[in-house]
Amino acid sequence: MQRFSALSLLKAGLSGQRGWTPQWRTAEPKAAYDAIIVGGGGHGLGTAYYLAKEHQLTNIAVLEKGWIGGGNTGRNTTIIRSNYLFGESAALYDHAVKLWETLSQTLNYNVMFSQRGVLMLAHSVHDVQVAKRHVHANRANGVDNEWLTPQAAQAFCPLLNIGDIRYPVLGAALQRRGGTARHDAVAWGYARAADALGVDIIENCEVTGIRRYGSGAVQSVETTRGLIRAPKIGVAAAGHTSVIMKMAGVGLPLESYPLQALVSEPIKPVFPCVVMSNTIHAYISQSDKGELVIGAGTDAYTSYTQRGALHISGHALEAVCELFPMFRRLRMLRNWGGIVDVTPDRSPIIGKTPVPGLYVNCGWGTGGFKATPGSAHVFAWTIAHDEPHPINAPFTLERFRDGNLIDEAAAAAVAH
Ligand code: FAD
Ligand code: PYC
Repeated sequence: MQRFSALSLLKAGLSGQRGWTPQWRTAEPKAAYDAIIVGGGGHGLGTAYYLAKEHQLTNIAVLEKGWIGGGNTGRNTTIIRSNYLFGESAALYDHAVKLWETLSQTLNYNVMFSQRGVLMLAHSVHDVQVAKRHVHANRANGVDNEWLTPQAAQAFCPLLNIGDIRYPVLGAALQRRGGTARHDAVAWGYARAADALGVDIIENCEVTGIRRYGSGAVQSVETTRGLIRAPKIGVAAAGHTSVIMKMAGVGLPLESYPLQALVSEPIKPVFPCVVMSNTIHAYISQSDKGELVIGAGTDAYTSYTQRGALHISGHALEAVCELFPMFRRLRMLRNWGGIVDVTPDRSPIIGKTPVPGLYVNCGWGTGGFKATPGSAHVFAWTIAHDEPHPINAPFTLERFRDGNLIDEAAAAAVAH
């Protein structure tokens, strides 16, 4: 591990970091690999890492049309929790939380995982019933979650206004093992570790077509940097997954929407946890830089525009200011959007496809960051074994045909 003194850091900064070792190689695409992963977000990079680390598949490439982490991985609000309703989801998301707990050590890269607790507010009798149902279901599945009175919620998050307001706080569900992590570090940590195992990370390489043999199996990908052959292709491209899968003739039950977030000017540490409200479509935490990280609901209309509608963030900010009156005087610094891929049951699709050799990991909608290590881990297993890992076995594409839906709309937590 490289160590730096304050002086050496200053010198490096002033000299444009000349002489620093890049964290991963600038790889040139080879003509063929044993496997290709399309999408250099956390899920794609993590998949490549676990393929190399746990399945000894090292002749692989991650193809990214832009820069790694430039998609939703680098645009999300980093909330991590595993308080979903159904047993299938509890297994998947809690597998991820367990991997988060040691990820910095696994990758030797500080992903700044912070289990500061995620508080989900209830504002109506219906909210209370739904939240309590989640608490009971989570505990039955071995996932921590507890019900707090309004006073206990305020004790946990002292800035919370539980007075007589438009959105009264009637209680909250608290998952103490939930929290946040640093999104860029997750992409960079997986990239560096995968590269060290021999994985080629190829940025500025857009997949524009997928070729198949007469048998139907995948043969190669057409890219802006030439044709690349591989007998296994895994797609983890979030909001653009349906576009890529269409290149192989596979239709997916996905709709892509913009989801936006925004940050305030930085302030001293005042906000100790994560607070979310499904009903008012807003959630908030404070980053280690001091900015308040605030998110809103998805736009109402499908689109590939990486910005959200103004009235949506306006609504979220009004609600945040009512719940936390002291934030009224804060200035917002910037906002942005990402394109999220939403399935009819708000659960992901992870597994094989009707095309031999083609695998897909998508449908994470507004909530896939939290799943990154768990999703990547089981997706790598699926690609290596050509069959699903027991944890992702229920998350098939076929469930939409067979009716075995895993309806997590109420746990998804962000309106969509
Ligand atoms: P991405 O990080 O989007 O990676 C996919 C990559 O594929 C992109 O880099 C893209 O450039 C690349 N790509 C696309 N097409 C091609 C092509 N043709 N060729 C090559 N590459 C291609 N989740 C949470 O759990 N907690 C949160 O708090 C949270 N907040 C969010 C807030 C916002 C504003 C947004 C937008 C999302 C949020 N999410 C959250 C969701 C989460 O960000 C995503 O589910 C997750 O990051 C998806 O990761 P990924 O690796 O699958 O996708
Ligand atoms: O899935 O927890 C979540 C989430 C929070 C904000 C956006 N998604």
